[in-house]
Amino acid sequence: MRIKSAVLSLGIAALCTGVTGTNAAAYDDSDLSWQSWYKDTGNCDDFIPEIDYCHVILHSRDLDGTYFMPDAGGKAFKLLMYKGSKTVAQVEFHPAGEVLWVYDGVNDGDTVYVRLKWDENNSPADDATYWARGTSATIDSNKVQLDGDDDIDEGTTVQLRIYDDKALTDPITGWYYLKA
Ligand SMILES: [Ca+2]
Ligand SMILES: [Ca+2]
Ligand SMILES: [Ca+2]
Ligand SMILES: [Ca+2]
Repeated sequence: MRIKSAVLSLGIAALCTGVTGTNAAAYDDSDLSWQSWYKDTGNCDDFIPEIDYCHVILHSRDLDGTYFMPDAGGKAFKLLMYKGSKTVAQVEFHPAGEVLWVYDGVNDGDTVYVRLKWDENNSPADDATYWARGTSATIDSNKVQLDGDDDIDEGTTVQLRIYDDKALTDPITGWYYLKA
């Protein structure tokens, strides 16, 4: 039984690789739906002192639970993206420390790309794209410390948009506006 399962898994992996190579791994946007949440991390109306969490957002379709730390002036964000009964992606922006989490929840040969833009101190706008690198694991994740050791300045507006392709030609969502 164990061997049979292993063979089946390999077969699925090979099939996904083939799909990736032939159709450019694009979602049909009409198949996707999503839900999003904002939280003011300077106003901890559901603060849990025992664990120092400002807001907890849990949903039955989570790939992972979401716990935001307090951060004055911050505007946190969470998004779940679905294709049918599957959660294909989860995205979180944590103002405390300026951290982005991107999850891929399905081994479908496809993924989504999260573009962030911000502009500090009249410098040219920072503009970067992040995604969860796919592996054979069902849930892949990528935790990104934004702007290296420097962090994004407190109170800076961060724009976030989700695309189907790394080249950013096929947006799925509109822009969301967050605060670092
Ligand atoms: Ca912050
Ligand atoms: Ca995927
Ligand atoms: Ca995977
Ligand atoms: Ca894609």
